[in-house]
Amino acid sequence: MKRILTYGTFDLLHYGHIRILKRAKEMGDYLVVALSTDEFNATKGKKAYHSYETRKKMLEAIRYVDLVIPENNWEQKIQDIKDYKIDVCVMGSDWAGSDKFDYLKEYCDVVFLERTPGISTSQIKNDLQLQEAVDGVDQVPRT
Ligand code: C2G
Repeated sequence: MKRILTYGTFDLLHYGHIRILKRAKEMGDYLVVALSTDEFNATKGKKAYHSYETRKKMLEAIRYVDLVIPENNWEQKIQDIKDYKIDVCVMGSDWAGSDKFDYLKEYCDVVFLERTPGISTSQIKNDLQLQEAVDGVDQVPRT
């Protein structure tokens, strides 16, 4: 059985997330997702809209995902690869060349898949804020 591992926050789940999970699963038989905890995100200066528990439940509902484990820090990856007998670690191309993943090549295959263009959690947040600003103007009572 070929086992795949990927990492991420997966907040405001979108099509780019679904595509990477689908392509990751297609590379093997069993997909483990290490999901950034709220505490780990805080150390990265990131704050997810959905809590860890909610993001975990949403990932578990996706047919490509077999197991969700917590990502608590940057240093756990070698241990994850050993504990879950991982053959391939898969990330989006924004992580290609990063020292956060390249050293894992000694322990398993490391593959970077093309990021889905035109969508991201930050983009969704920005677009909704813009929309809210426009709607806000429209809702000003006319005199
Ligand atoms: N992704 C993608 N296409 C997009 C957006 C995201 O392929 N349009 C991929 C990212 O490249 C990543 C995964 O979806 O592989 C999850 O993205 P994020 O939730 O943004 O995760 P990130 O903050 O990059 O966390 O240890 C590493 C981190 O936990 C990675």
